Amino acid sequence: MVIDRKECAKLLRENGEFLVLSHEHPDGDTLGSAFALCEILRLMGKKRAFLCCDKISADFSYMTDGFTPDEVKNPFIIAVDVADVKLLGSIADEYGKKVDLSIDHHLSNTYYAKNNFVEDRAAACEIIYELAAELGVEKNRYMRNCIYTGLSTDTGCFRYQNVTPSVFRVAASLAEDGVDNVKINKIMFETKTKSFLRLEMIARETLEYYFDGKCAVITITQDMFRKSGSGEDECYPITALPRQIEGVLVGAVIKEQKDGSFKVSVRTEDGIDASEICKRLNGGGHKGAAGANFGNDYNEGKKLLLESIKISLDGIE
Ligand SMILES: [Mn+2]
Repeated sequence: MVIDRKECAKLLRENGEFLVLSHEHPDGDTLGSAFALCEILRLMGKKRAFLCCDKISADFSYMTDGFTPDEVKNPFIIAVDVADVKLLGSIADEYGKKVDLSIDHHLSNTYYAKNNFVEDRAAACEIIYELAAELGVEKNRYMRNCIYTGLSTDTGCFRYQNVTPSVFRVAASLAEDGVDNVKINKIMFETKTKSFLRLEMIARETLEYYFDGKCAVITITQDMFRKSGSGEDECYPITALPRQIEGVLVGAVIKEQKDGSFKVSVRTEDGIDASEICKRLNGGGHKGAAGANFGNDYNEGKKLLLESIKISLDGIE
């Protein structure tokens, strides 16, 4: 069922125990949304717990450290920033069919939950911000920091094409009430761990150009993770790297997963739809950022990816 903000607020008021789920390889938005929502629920006097199949990067400790989960027995299950059941990762089998409510900003959302509250916003955190207002819950600094985290990370620190006037209004309101934006920006956008830097240096070596330099592809293998000491949880910024190159309209980062399969993250310039490129590979996402899974055959997957990218590049010529 598709629901709106008011109906979503009603579900939160009606229930007493909640389990909030984030997507695999959790980023700032799924975590910011989850912990902000947990804080809203706590302030409403509800019990709440959190679950994600993957390890959370230490970068996010300012959100996770202060969080003590409640014991929940038969919780109302909410997935935040999760467009598809598959994205729950290794807990998908156990929880996929049990999600009572999905709160999401991906238009590619597959409406897998019993109740689906999906809005086309820059970040899921933008939706959570408005939900707090709808519920009449006053935002404290911790919650503002969580919301700011999702808002800033999903917009590349307010630089991507998904930035709307509403994004600035939400950010301005957070700043008015007090938010640790300088500290969060420093952690999210200006600090690299030594292991990440080693990974970035190795990954840069794999850079390939296609279609007269309009497309750039980087590949990260499990071996590179081992050699650098880095991990999946901190390699996210590399996805933005190919598109930073002059003349590149489509940037792709292919990542080998622990099970030997491959995943691709696609980032595009204005005018090229990344979700279209990924849809042809059975993936999805947003206009500027999307992803898809390959099988275990790197060469075959890459061939299909390049074919799909070519269709989109041809479309603009
Ligand atoms: Mn998001």
